[in-house]
Amino acid sequence: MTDGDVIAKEGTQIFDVQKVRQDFPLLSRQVYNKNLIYLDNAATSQKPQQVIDTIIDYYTLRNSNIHRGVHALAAEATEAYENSREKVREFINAKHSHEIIFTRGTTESINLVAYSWGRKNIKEGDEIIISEMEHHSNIVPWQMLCEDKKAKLKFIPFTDDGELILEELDNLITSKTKLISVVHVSNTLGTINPVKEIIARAHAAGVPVLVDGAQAAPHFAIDVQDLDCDFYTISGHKMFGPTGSGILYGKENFLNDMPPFQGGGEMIKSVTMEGSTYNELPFKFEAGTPNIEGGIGIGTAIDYLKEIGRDDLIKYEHELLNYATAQLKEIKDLRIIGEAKNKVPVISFLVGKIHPYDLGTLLDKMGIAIRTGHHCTQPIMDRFKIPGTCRASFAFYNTKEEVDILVEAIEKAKKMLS
Ligand code: C6P
Repeated sequence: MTDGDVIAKEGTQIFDVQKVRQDFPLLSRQVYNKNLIYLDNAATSQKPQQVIDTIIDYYTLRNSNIHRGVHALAAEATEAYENSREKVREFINAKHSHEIIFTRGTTESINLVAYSWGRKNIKEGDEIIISEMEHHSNIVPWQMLCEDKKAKLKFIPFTDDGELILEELDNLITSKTKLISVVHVSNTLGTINPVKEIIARAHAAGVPVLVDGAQAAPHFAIDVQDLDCDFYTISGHKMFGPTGSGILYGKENFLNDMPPFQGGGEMIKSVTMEGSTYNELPFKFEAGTPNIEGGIGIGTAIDYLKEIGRDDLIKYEHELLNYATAQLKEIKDLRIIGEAKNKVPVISFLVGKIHPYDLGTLLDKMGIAIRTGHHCTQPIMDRFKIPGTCRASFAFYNTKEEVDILVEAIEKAKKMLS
C-alpha cells in the first residue's frame, strides 16, 4: 500500500502526515544506514521543532528561577511557566488552573497522591481497587501504602481480549473501599478503558477515582470535568513535550484537604524555628525549583497539538491502527496480545516461539525501533503466561508505509530466527 496518509473529508485534505513529519527533526535520521522507523512512542514520543525551540529559547533568553525574583528575567520565566499551567488547564478542561500541579511525570503524580492523600485517608482494613492491567507506577505506590497502613489492594480483572470486566467492579467495591485508581489507556494492550463509567459507579458508592492518563493524553482529548475524575495524571514526554514534565490534576477540594508531599522552598507561607505554614494551591505541592523548561515546554506541546487539529489526528491514528492490525495479522503465527474493541494505536504481539528480545534486536538492525519485554506491566504478562511481548506503538507521524516495512522486516527476521 502506498501512503494514503492524507485522509480526505469531502475532497479536502485534513491531515497531511508528510507535512507533520517535517516538524520532528529526529524522524529524518538514520540508524545503521537505514531510515529510522520509530515505533516506541508509548515509551516516549519525539518532539516537534516548536518544543525544542521553546527549550532553546528559555535557556538562551529567559533562564531564571521562577516565583521568587523581582528582576525582568524572573518575571518572564514565571509568566511563561504560569501561562503554560493555564494551557494545561484548558487542555484537560479543569475548572481552575490551581488544580494543575506540575510534576516530573505520571510516576511522581501517583506517588504524590499515594503519599499525601493516601497517608491521610487510608487506615488499617481499608481497601484500594486498581486493575490487573496497571503500569507498575499505578501498582507499587499503592502496595507501599497498603503495606504501611495494613490496608488491602484489590484488582479488577480483564478478559482475554484485554477489556476490564466491569461486572466484577460492583463485587469489588465494599464499604471499606477508599479509592479506585485505574489506567485510562493500557500501555501494553492499547485498551481504552471506560473510565467515565467506572467513575460513575465509584462515585455512586462514595469512592474517589484517580485516572492514570499517561497513554491517553497523547491520543485523544481529555475532559476532567466531563469524566468527573478526582485525580488525573499525565506525562509530558509522552505527549510531545519535554522529559521530566508531568501533570497531576486534582479537584480543588481534594488538593486543599491534602498535606504537602515534599517540604522545602516555595511550598511554604512562613517558616519559624517552631514550625511552618503552607502555601496555597498549586504551590503547596511544588517544593523546590521545578523543571522550568519542562513546564513551559508542555505548554508548547499543547499549542502544537491544537494547531495540527486533534480531531483529524484521532481519525488518522484510528486508520493507522486498523491498517497495522490487519497487516500484522497476515503474518503466520503472529499473535496480538490485546484485541479490545476500543484501542489506541499500540500493538503488542508475539511471533511463534521467537523471544521478543531476539525479534526486537533484529528489527533494530533494520532501523525499526520497537519495545520488547514486560513494559512495566508484569501482572499482564502473568495473566497471559508469557515472558513479554514485542510492542509497536504509533504516533500521528507514523505512516502506513512504515507499517509495510515493519511487516516485511518481521517476515525476514522470522526466517533468520527459525
Ligand atoms: N510507560 C512505556 O514504555 P512516567 O515514566 O512517569 O512518565 O510514566 C509511567 C507510566 C505510567 N502509566 C502508564 C500507563 C505508562 O505507560 C507509564 C510509562 C512507558 O510503556 C515506560 S515503562
